[in-house]
Amino acid sequence: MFKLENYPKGFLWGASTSAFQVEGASNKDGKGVSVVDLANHGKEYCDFSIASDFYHNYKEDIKLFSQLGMKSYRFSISWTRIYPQGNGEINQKGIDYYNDLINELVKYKIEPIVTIYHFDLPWALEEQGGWANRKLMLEAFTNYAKTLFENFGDRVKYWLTINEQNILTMVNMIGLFVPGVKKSPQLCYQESHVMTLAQALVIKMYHKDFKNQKGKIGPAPNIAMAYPASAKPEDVLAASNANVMRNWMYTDVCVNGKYNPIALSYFKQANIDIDFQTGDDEILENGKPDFIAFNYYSTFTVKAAEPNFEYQKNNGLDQQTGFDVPGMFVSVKNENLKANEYGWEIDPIGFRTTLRELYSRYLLPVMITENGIGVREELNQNNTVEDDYRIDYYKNHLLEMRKAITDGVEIISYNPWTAIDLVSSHQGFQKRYGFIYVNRDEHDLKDMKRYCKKSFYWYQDVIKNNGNSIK
Ligand code: BGP
Repeated sequence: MFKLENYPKGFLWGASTSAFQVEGASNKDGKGVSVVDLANHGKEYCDFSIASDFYHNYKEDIKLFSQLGMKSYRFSISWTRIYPQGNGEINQKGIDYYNDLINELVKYKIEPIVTIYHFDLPWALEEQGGWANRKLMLEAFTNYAKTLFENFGDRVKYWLTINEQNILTMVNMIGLFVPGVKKSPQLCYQESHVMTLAQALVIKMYHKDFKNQKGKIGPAPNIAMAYPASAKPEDVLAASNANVMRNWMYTDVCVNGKYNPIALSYFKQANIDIDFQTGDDEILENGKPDFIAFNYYSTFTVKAAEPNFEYQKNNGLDQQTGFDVPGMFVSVKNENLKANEYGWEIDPIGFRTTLRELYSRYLLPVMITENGIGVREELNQNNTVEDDYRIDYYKNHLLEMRKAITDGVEIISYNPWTAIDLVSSHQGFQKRYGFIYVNRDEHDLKDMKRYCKKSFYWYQDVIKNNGNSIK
């Protein structure tokens, strides 16, 4: 018999968004251009310029969040609203906007969980080399983060440094974010090293200079356990490689201040020459997180790879459908799992496994900053969406999360993706994730009105019962 433990009192039930996917107003009130503003996803999908127009509707939307019962709201700050050029001149209107937004959350007793950087790098920085320009980026990122701590740190107690550093590293190799730019593994891993340093510097600064704010700070990677395609020792080894390359390479160095040795050996074998400089060890040693936040959509399954280090194409892949590292592992379909219409496998038990592995590895509290299912949806005659599939998805994941709590995993907060419909990072507005429907189509803006889906009322009830109705 497995007796389920209850969720702790004060558990933060929330929901999630990111600035560029929800706000719109992409050139309003002094905002500068970011790499995602220039992303070209073709005619089929909308761009990010209007999104859900949260920028103008945040008061009404936060009121709905409060009706949903949200105890936390995980969102990101748009770097180019604060610093249009990434550094230098500050945009007061950007500061005012986020001050108002945070005050609105405080009014409804919703805990702000703030991502400092969620994919939308200022274009002005990218033009100067972006994350490959170490000096520029270490300075710009710490300066930007400092501005956020100074202006919002009295009310924000949970900070997330970088959203999905690991995915960013992978999708840049595939060429998804910066228009027309497909970066080499050498460049992507070098950029990732600079992000790791920037993150450590920001964590150190927060702990040292903003101690009196009594907040916490951590990374927000996308963590997914790798399964071996079979019990063949070669496949088990491939899964071990995959877990390093997708997960531990990023979290080990963040938590332990030292790179995973298997990752270092891969760099050597693959002729990837990371520019480790004197003093890097000390930076990494001194900027360790208080918790680990992570996004979870699915596990992934791999088999042994041919011993060939030439980088493959990875065309058509995205952050969940697979990722190969030549010589290390090759992604395969898991025949035991169903997938959503976009090919993302659905694995609630894998969620429990991932929580257990992550917690046992570092013994740091964890926070879930994304989890959800993207679906094409339309309003029905009753002006709602009967999204039973989403309810099922969450029900199954929440049951496994409760089992993980019973296993002893310390979880602070759960923030499904997303609070409200927004623009998908790859498939425009037609791939919806929200509890709240936004009445617009890919290119027809309609009236942008908000409607609660069936899952809204279901999640409202879950929160009322502190999750303990799921058994
Ligand atoms: C994560 C990102 C989010 C969001 C989500 C869903 O990787 O952090 O920004 O986009 O995936 O992805 P998509 O929108 O491509 O379905």
